[in-house]
Amino acid sequence: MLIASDQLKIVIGLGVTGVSCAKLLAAKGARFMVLDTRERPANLASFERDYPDVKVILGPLDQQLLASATELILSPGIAKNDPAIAYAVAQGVKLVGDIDLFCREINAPIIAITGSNAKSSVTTLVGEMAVAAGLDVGVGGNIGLPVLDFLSQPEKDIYILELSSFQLETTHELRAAVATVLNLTPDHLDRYDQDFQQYHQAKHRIFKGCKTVVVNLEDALTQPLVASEVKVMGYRLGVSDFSVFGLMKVVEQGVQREYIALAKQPLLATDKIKLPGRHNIMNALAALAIGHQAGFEMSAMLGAIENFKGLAHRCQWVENKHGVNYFNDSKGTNVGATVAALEGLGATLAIDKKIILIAGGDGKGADFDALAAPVKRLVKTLVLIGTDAQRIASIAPTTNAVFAQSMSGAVQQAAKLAEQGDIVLLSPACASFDMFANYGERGELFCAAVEAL
Ligand code: UMA
Repeated sequence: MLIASDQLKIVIGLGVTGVSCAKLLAAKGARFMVLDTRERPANLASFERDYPDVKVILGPLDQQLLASATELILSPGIAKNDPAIAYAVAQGVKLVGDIDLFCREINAPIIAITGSNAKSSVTTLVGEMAVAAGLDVGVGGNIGLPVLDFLSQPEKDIYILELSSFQLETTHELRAAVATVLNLTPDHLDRYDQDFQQYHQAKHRIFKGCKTVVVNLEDALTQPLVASEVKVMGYRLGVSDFSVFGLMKVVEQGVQREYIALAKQPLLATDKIKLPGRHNIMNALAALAIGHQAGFEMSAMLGAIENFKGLAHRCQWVENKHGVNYFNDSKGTNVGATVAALEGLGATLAIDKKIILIAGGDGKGADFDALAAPVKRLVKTLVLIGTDAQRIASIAPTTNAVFAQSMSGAVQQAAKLAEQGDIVLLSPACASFDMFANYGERGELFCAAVEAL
């Protein structure tokens, strides 16, 4: 057993977050060690080479060791209700994450974005708006770049951070200039004891101490309880207002055209948004509301929307083969994402055309029921892969379902079933880990299989 020290910090997790935390602590000359529950974490060799003096302990967490620290710095991939961590916290040890460490180091404002879906798309678009507005901007967080990696560069004018519920669980010091929950549908329920409310609470931690808020008026679960002095801006696919970005119809030379609007003033025709589907209009509205709260110039924001081409693996158009459009939504790792992709692309189909949906994988304990209605309405055939294939088939018994063992097999079956004007969509509603290294690999294999048709 270690002798209690009032200065020992313990970094838990040796992924990109843990390594970035260790780098900061080492630079500050702090006394710390690193733990990882895995026997061979991928970063181990390079970490030991870069930090030969830092003690690394692998395997199950030792509660006495954790209780001997003053602060635990937890990586997002590890749940804070792990018994050893919970024990240490009950003994009075402080539990934080990389976001708190980052907030202690910087003075620039932070835009904090979370949600079950579209986080990366909206974060990226807000980043592009900030660049167009002439700001020096850092875009990072759950989107891939650990926030502490920004500290190796001069401080930016503003940081735009995508934050996951996992990161928010350990965040106490955010005080964002703009905070938003884009939408809330069940995800990661395996981490939250199948309790949606726990997930909701983790997400809403983003509002703690924030200066302004952006609310999705189409989703009541995104609305926070905030003090009256906190400025709120809303958005919806409906009428605009002084504090609501929305839509309006304008008649131009006898033809009706839909515009994004604020305070009933038309700003940008929605047909200028390159990405298909209503969900992409929602993303543009969300980004505008966020940028507006941050004080970005309107024309810069509208230009960024017009130029935005979207993200890889996020409802990304791949190719048209024999009159069939193929879309890669491999980043659709939960039911809400797949519903949004189906609804969004479904709205672009001709009346007699349908979607062939490739879905399945590891559902992370989710209930697939919310897929039933859009599948019944928009999907001709389900092509199912992975662990939860059978469970997905059972939610829509009247829709044809076929099963595949590989991505190339799934794409070949989908191609045979699709007719001219149909869409083949990969939007798995599941995590990828049962068959692929990650969603990126899954999406790349899909694109390669489409290419090979
Ligand atoms: N792990 C252990 N034991 C440990 C440490 C980690 O088993 O002691 C496992 C975790 O359960 C997980 C994996 O190792 O399966 C990686 O976890 P991590 O916390 O070490 O992850 P990092 O490499 O630091 O990456 C994290 C985020 N990962 C997770 O939240 C799982 C990345 O989000 C994020 O981009 C990165 O920090 C930078 O901020 C990824 C993600 O999947 C993309 N996020 C989830 C999502 O988007 O749905 C929340």
